[in-house]
Amino acid sequence: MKKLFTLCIIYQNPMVLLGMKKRGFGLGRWNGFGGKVQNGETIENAANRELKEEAGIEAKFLEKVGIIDFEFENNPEILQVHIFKTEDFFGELKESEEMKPQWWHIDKIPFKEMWPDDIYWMPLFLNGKKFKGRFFFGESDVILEQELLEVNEI
Ligand code: 6U4
Repeated sequence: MKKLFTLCIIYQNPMVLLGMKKRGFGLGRWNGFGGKVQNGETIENAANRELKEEAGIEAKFLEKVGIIDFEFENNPEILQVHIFKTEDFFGELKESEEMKPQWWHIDKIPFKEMWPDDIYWMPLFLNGKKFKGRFFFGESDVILEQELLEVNEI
């Protein structure tokens, strides 16, 4: 079974906007904004809805840059995360119940407080590349297997 998720990172070189997850999946980690794609909405609509709900902002244009499948030991579910990038947004950035937004310099991204896969694909993201990947996690979110491929089209 595949579940679709979105992940949206605002990138205004040399700064990226991440959010500290205050509840649910990924609690205590800095992450892009996003969540589950709901029935009847497109992935891109879901990405914008989550950006609004979690950070109070909206994007004019979301560029899809990556798709990563996440799998966990002893769990048949596949989380397929669609990663989006944008430079411009409108609205006022604000903390929500779910996320505390903060700008980070790209040389100081807090990888130790992020999902352990982020350190692998973030350089591709920051360098304007598109990518596809798969990460298989064991206990305590240790990466047991990984595939990551730069692609021309997504
Ligand atoms: P709700 O129902 O809102 O409480 P929750 O279970 O907290 O949902 P949600 O919707 O916030 O989850 O979605 C999880 C978010 O985490 C999505 O944006 C995708 C992202 N994500 C999941 N696994 C990830 C991983 N390994 N690396 C990463 N982001 C990941 O960078």
